[in-house]
Amino acid sequence: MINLKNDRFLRALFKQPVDVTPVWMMRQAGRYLPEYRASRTNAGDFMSLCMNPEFACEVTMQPLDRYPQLDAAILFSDILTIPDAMGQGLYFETGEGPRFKKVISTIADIEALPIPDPHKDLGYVMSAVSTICRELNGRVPLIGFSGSPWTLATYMVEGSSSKDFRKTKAMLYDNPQAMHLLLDKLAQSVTSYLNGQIIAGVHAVQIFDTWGGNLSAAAYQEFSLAYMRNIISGLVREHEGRKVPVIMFTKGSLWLEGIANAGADALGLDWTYDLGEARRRVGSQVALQGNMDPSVLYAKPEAIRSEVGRILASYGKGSGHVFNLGHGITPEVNPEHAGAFLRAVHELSAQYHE
Ligand code: 1CP
Repeated sequence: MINLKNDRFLRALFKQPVDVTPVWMMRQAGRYLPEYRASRTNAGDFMSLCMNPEFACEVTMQPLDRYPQLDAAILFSDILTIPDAMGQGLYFETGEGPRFKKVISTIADIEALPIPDPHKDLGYVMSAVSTICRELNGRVPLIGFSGSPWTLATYMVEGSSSKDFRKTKAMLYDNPQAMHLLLDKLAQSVTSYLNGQIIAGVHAVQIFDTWGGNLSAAAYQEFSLAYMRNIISGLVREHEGRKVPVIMFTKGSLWLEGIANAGADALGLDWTYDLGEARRRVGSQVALQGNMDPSVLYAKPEAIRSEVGRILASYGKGSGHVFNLGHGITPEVNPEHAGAFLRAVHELSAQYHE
């Protein structure tokens, strides 16, 4: 096992003392970086980047090479590798979101779905993890990830991105049994997929419940949170003598206490939460990750710096905070502004730590 040279990110997740607040950015390897666009052109398309471990490693490293302030790397892949491995045929139309050749609409479709074997059906992801770990050589921790069952189900049933989740919600209310069967298969798939990533070497895992906040409180408990709790209880939490923290990213959900009770070490929050208030509500149970509005990066560096300062002050003194954006960085952001953001987090946060 390689010793980490920078473990600030893991220390903050376990609320151990840190010198400055650690920072990384959701979608830090992505279209706002010209070097990423060049790699994607070389690979041919987005899925070829994900499926070739050398390319996945190359783009994972790009933001780290550009920004020495980054305290974590995130595996370059996508949450939709699981539905693809279940046989749905994922593809991306240029300039549009994800699409599936086969859409799930009946209980027979769901019954026919296999549970992917992470080493056989998603072996390219496991190889990407080991290739990236070798390349990182302990520089910073590597984050693995998966979508939550509910978030994955929305893409599988709609067949693409959606604003209102019309088909998925109709299935949930018309045929809750079918929805539960789908979510149960997804929870099993996500558990073994994340455990595969942990055994292959990731230091932490994040579950993206991006669309959970779109459900009613009752439906959220039954169709999203319950399955994430199952996943978390089935994860390998210690590997090769180190603890593996779990981060749950939520967007727009009002049920922080319920989420904090699901067994994760940290909650990732979007920018609509007041971080200080979230800390008062659930900070004794979990660390917090977030939560600057990614659109702040469209503003000038001085404005970015003052917003970073406001968020740090809102969290206050002490460990237990990983700075991040409240959602992924967008393709239109100027890479210089991302650099100003990362520098501001380290410079302005030292005063909040002993
Ligand atoms: O054209 C391109 O190059 C593809 C753009 C892109 C990228 C860079 C997609 C397509 N996925 C990714 C990488 C990705 N996706 C990562 C890599 C690691 C990193 O953060 O740097 C991660 C963690 C994801 C996760 C992901 N994919 C989520 C959950 C997080 C979130 O942003 O809410 C979701 C919902 C997806 C689906 C997806 N993948 C890609 C697109 C365009 C979408 C659709 C998003 C939507 O429906 O709005």
